[in-house]
Amino acid sequence: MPLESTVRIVQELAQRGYNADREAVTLLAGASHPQQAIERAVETAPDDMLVLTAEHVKETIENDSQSRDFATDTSTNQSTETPNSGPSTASVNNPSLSTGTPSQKSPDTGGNPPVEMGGSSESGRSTDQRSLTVSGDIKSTGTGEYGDFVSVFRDRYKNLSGKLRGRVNHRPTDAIAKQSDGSDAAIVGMVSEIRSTSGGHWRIELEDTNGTIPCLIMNDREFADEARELLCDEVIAVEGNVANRSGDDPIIFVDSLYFPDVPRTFRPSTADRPVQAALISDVHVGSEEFLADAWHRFTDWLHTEEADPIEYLLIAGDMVEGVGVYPNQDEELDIIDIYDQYEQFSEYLKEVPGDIEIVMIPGNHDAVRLAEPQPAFDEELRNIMSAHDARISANPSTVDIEGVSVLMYHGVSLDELIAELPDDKATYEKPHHAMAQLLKKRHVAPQYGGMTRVAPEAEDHLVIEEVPDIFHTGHVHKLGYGTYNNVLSINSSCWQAQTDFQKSVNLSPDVGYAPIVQLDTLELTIRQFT
Ligand code: D5M
Ligand code: FE
Ligand code: ZN
Repeated sequence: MPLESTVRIVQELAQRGYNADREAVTLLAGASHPQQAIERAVETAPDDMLVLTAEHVKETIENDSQSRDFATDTSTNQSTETPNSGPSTASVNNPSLSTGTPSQKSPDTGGNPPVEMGGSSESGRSTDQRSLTVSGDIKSTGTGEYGDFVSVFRDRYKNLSGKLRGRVNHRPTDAIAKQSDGSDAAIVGMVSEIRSTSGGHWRIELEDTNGTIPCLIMNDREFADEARELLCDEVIAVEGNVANRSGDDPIIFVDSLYFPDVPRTFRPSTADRPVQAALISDVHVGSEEFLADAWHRFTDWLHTEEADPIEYLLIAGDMVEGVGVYPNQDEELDIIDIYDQYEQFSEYLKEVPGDIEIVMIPGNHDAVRLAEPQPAFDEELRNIMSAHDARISANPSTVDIEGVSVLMYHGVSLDELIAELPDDKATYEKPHHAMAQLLKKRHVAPQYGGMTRVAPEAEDHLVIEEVPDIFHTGHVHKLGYGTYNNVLSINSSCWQAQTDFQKSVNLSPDVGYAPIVQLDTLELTIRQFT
């Protein structure tokens, strides 16, 4: 008896409002009469059961084979659909990105203790070895007043300057302004202005809590290349000499430049067992360009034996296409009501095996405020997406999976970095280079006032307080991966074909890829479902 296509079974169950564990789906697929088995499993499911468990399916199949002879029941014949060709539909391209040997994570201060989000798994598979905590969910306290902007920048400065203080013998700007001409000077400051001079040098203005001081970086210095990475509002440290001649304003001639950065000695932590996580983003359900077929192939594959080690699925924003995100976006909408889009997304989510833990954060197309940090989906949206008991958190959030920390950030600031920085530092073709810049600046949205909207809050939640083991973003609809000082950075493509806008700006998206991380080795495999 050939196995029924698991995707057909999953879809049938989804139509009836059920999600199912992988093993449950396998059992149904292997039943002598899968269609009847589905009907019976659904009929006999307890009222509060949203995810059909393997145990439940086993019981129904056993009971049925004892009490009924399905072979005589012709009204419910097997589907004549051709079974899906199985795992081979997923073409495999293995970058086998090795990220060094497992070892202790280097100590890094700061950061709130992670908050247990609770949540249960109704899985029929063994889940007792799992551990998943999500931190970063915010309660917005900002009122949008001027005072909030002051406090969010103070907090950013306090936090990031703390990472630089030990590295330079710094003094406040007003003290440096009084130093004698030619004396050594070091300062930790926020970049408040960047100008290139007529001679091709850089003149940057650095600000601390006492004032500002101009600094000159000469283009023949070995670190001049790093000056090309500078963005306004980031926090750096410089060392040099102060020029302080009477009649002129004091200025620092820079000899060295420091970023908060990831220590070169950083070594990522790994999980204790061979378990995997799939990292995706930008599903864009509700768009005419949403690629349902690729999604089905992906979820179908998740039900195969090959995908057995995948126990976690992270989705870094843009679940749906949303409404009114960009001008003329409505012309390409398949579903025009945003709540209907989430209903549909929830249906697609039901195809994901019920025993995979899902973590979701919002993106700029989602129905939460646009300014970052973006709070998690509200109750109404959670209720719509409740079939799969996903952990729902803010953008950005840090997820700890069995000892491996993953910083999830949707990625709107990547557009800005790519626009502002020279091509050898950040392009759409290599989004992981832009991600490296964020890690180096230890902030997911360093520049304020451009494309990235930043919400004024009492604290700056966008600071990368602790170095993550994995950095996961999306948004630019490009696949990119690499390591930066041993941090595995992954930008996870999308499930939406090229839109009219993307065509107009020559952005050709990478579609239908699922980067998969082996959490005990941090090895990466890219699977394609288009
Ligand atoms: O955006 C996907 C990518 O495309 C991201 O790099 C921004 C860019 N994009 C898409 N549409 C627009 C418009 N209309 N203006 C500017 N930039 C755009 P996402 O937001 O994930 O759809
Ligand atoms: Fe997107
Ligand atoms: Zn986006």
